[in-house]
Amino acid sequence: MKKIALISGITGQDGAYLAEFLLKKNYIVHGIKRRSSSVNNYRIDDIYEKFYENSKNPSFYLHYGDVTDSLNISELVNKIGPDEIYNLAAQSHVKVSFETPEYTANADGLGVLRFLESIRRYKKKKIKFYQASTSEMFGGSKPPQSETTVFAPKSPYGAAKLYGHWITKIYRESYNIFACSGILFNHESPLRGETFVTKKVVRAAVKYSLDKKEILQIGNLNATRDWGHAKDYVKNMWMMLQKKNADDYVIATNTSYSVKKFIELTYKYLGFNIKWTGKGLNEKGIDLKSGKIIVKVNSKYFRPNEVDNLRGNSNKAKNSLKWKPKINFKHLVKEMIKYELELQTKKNR
Ligand code: NAP
Ligand code: G4F
Repeated sequence: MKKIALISGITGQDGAYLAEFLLKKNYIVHGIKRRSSSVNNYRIDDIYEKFYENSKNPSFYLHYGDVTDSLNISELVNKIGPDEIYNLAAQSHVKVSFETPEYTANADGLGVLRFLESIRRYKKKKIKFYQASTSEMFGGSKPPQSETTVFAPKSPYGAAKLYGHWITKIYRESYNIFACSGILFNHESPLRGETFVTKKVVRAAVKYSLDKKEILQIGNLNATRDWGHAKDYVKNMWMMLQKKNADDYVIATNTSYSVKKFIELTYKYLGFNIKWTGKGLNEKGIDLKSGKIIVKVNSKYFRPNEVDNLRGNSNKAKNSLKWKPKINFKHLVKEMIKYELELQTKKNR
């Protein structure tokens, strides 16, 4: 019998990588996608074609749904009867969560509860549950952050995710549900959403390499992040659900870089060296060769409150799950550049 997985957030970065990973493992995969006025399936188009449209025995199905709709979630859980649920759906942008705090709480906090309640009420089999928690829950706590670090969120997103994290643990302990959270540090890929800093930097740098005009408008240059590759992180999601006992794990690379360093490295790989001038909101990055301004700080991209330093200690996952990231930071940056170069060159043809 093939295992059945239900993934919320299937159209997102992790949803696409996880679906591909599970399909290769011979799962039947059901994905929940939101209705939108324009189609946004580009990350899963290839697998949909291969495992649904062109397959004699389809193993990939899509369902309309929304984690803010409890009737819809319980109906899908009842109808599909999955062995494993991966809850990846979220309003996942930290800055946007300051502008849509109530919606973020509903989707990222209560959305988790809706799945857990549906699982608790489902009596035909035991369903395993994975929750995508986040290093944003650590907020102001100093690095390296591990499973025992105090949570101190600094954004509506971090607070909503912390509710999702705790309610997962509470349902595990109260109802003996196999429910666990991966406390995921930042993870990127060519499929990263375009308003997150890594993708935004790579896009602007590639554009500059082609038109010699593009200026990257950026916010806080000094924050540091622990950036891994999404492919490594989705594999870990599956590994956590294959363990005998459910538990929570920090998933990180244990190294961090500043936003400024990420920018310098990206432009360097494209053949440009940056000289920084000015301070604070007047800081600028100059292309050493041409003397042109290529990076400008813009107050629009600052948050009302910032998480300054994130660097995870994922020794528990290393020891207990035998997991460690395979793709390093430099490879990640190069892969993102290569993908973007191909895309923009094609567009310009
Ligand atoms: P993403 O690219 O932003 O994808 C989020 C997904 O959730 C999208 O498919 C989105 O649908 C869907 N979604 C949003 N609101 C929804 C709702 N109300 N109902 C149903 N679906 C909804 O995020 P990601 O990077 O793949 O991250 C996956 C999960 O891991 C998220 O929960 C995120 O918070 C968490 N996480 C991510 C990172 C990271 O660095 N990537 C780190 C820690 C935790 P649309 O495509 O229609 O928008
Ligand atoms: O790429 P970011 O928007 O990611 P952030 O805020 O760390 O959140 C991501 O990682 C979390 C895990 O820690 C996830 F839970 C969450 O869902 C998301 O995937 O920003 C990274 C850093 C921040 O310090 C931000 O202030 O980059 C800084 N930054 C500077 N300029 C910018 C910009 N961020 C964005 N998005 N856009 C800018 O122009």
